[in-house]
Amino acid sequence: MMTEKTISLNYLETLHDTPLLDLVFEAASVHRQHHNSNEMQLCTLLSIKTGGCPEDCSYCPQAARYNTGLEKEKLLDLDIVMQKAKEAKENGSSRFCMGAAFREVKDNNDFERILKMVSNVKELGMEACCTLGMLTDVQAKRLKEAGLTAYNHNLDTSEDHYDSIIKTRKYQDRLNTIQHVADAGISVCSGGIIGLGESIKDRLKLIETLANLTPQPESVPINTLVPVKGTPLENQEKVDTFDWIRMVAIARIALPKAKIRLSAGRLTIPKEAQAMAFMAGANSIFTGEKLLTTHNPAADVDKELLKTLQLKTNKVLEPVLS
Ligand code: SAM
Ligand code: DTB
Ligand code: SF4
Repeated sequence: MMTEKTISLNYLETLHDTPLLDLVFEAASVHRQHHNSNEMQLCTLLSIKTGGCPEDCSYCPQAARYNTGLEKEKLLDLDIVMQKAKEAKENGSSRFCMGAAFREVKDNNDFERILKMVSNVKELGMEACCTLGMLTDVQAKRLKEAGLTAYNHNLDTSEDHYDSIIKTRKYQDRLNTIQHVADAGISVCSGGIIGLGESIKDRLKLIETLANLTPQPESVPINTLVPVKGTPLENQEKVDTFDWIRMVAIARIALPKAKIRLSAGRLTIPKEAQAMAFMAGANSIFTGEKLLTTHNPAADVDKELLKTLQLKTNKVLEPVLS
């Protein structure tokens, strides 16, 4: 088996110290060796079960313990989810990501319904992705059998900083789920959030951990904190846009084959800065006015940006069954 070369913290620190334009140039070169630089993958998110989560993630509007005013919603019906998936496909998304505010998946009727959602989305010819919290090895295998393309499970920050953000689970719990996903043959989607009060070293350590997973994640979402009123991080300072671009570039160099997805936080980032992040190797965005519960740029604003930059969206596959 081919093993990827180890990415050291020292190397990432050297990248971080590189003048920004040289770093972006290097990342752009790596990007062109592994990807079509004029192609962007559009993904659509849907919250299939909203709020009431028992975890204490300090950034999250869906944690039951914070008063964020969010309306809770039980697991959506299959028909509603399929309607949203079809609309996403019509709007150019090739990946549909279903998110649930679960600590972990339970072996119950909800899980059976989610398995149906996965196989039906796959039958539309879209990549099916889920983010449902912790999974056992058996649950991961069942999702694989249902046709799941990818499972999103973020490490969020460095192991050192993790305990100051989340106390109800351990970093190792996240790594265990990621291992179950990889062992089941599902692509791993794992990334993080910047703007949680972490140091530069924490950001680089997160990239170090992601880059040294075997295999490397197929997809790396880069979120910047969307501060939500009622969460402990509601007053957190905004991340500097150039620092965000630097992280995108470093992630691209450290994980050359991965899709680097610009996730939460794009709404407040100017379009020129987003273009610079695309130059630095980001090749996917979430489209549609909503992420899970917070706002995202309107679809026509994103379409206009892609058109201006002459970026093509990658092809939506033909339906498996018509
Ligand atoms: N409950 C599951 C879990 O935590 O794995 C799945 C859903 S959870 C909302 C998915 C991811 O959304 C989190 O790992 C986190 O990275 C991101 N997220 C949640 N709230 C956010 C916020 N306010 N700003 C930026 N990213 C956020
Ligand atoms: C990821 O890393 N970001 C997306 C997706 N994976 C599931 C979720 C962002 C959620 C932002 C807060 C919200 O809308 O609730
Ligand atoms: Fe729950 Fe996920 Fe939000 Fe944490 S990030 S509180 S696990 S929904």
